[in-house]
Amino acid sequence: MPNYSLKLLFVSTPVGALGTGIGGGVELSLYNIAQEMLRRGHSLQILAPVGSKLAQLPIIEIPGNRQIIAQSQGRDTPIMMPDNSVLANMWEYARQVQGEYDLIVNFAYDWLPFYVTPFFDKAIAHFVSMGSLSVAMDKMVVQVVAKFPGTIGFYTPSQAATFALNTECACLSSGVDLSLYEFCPNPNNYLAWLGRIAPEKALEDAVQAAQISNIPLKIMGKMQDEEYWQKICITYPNAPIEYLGFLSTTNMQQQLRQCIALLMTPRWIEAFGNVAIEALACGVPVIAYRRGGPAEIVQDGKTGFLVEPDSVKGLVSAIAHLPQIDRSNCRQSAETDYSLEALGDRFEHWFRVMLK
Ligand code: HBI
Repeated sequence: MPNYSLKLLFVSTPVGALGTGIGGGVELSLYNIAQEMLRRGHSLQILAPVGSKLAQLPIIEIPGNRQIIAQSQGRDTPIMMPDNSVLANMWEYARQVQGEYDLIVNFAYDWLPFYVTPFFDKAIAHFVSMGSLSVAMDKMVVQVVAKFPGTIGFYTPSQAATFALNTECACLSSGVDLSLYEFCPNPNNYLAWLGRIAPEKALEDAVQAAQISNIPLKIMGKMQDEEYWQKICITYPNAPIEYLGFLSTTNMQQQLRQCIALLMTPRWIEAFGNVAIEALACGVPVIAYRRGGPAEIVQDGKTGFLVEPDSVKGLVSAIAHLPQIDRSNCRQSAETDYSLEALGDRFEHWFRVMLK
């Protein structure tokens, strides 16, 4: 395959400006993949809502009204497009400039980009960032897989399996810039929980586990559902919890690295769980429910523990067994499987196969 450099157009998630944390894990993925493509000499532009800022990445800000987050909708809820939709505006812009690029890469978990795919002259790679959430999206994913084989990518096989596709799709996993995460051999007696504060993340289970274990819990991430947070505070008034807000990677890892473990309590099939590899990169063991992405990341008993889903007792028992985990194994597993270079290799290969 010729090694010419690629001209890439990334189209971001329409749920919020990049850098605000509303886009959750897909923000971090887009940032890391973009950074790695530029490092390899490819050229890149990113279309994202006004207000987006990610280090010195080349962003073209597109105005318009945000899209409602897909996980707040029911499986049969009709697809809704706000007036002056930023999603529609981003894809109209992409249509106009498509001639300047080799490949368009979609990071939005939305119906429209899949629907317009056949109307474009240029190939569109769709990176799907969550498991199956709605009938409408499932149908679109199946349709694009059928018409344009090889153009759909997921984080993990367990996430892909939720769409019941009958063809192999690319599973790209994820990766982080390991140089941003500092290994910590001797932690303090804290637990950590990272992620968007929202019902599908089941923070309440981690709060209960911290209370039973009597170990303080540091909570970091975007406050997505204030009502949900208030309910937790009212239900567990004496839990030893502290909410630190949505921090930059540097400040977040400064807190995370000092913890004895990260608790991952997804109520849904977590597509991947970038926070798991951020913890491993700091040498922090991960205690996670055995489902979805985390179950493919954590090596049970070696880099953390996999627990029966929704079992707070299981979390508490795993916390008690943490001394048996060697924290350098956690950092090692991040270096082996989740470096930016490994991520870049997987994405570049996926792009080049599509362009053959
Ligand atoms: N909802 N409608 C919509 N579109 C997205 O791109 C989207 C979302 N909800 C969550 C989300 N993206 C990301 O936080 C996850 O993919 C990680």
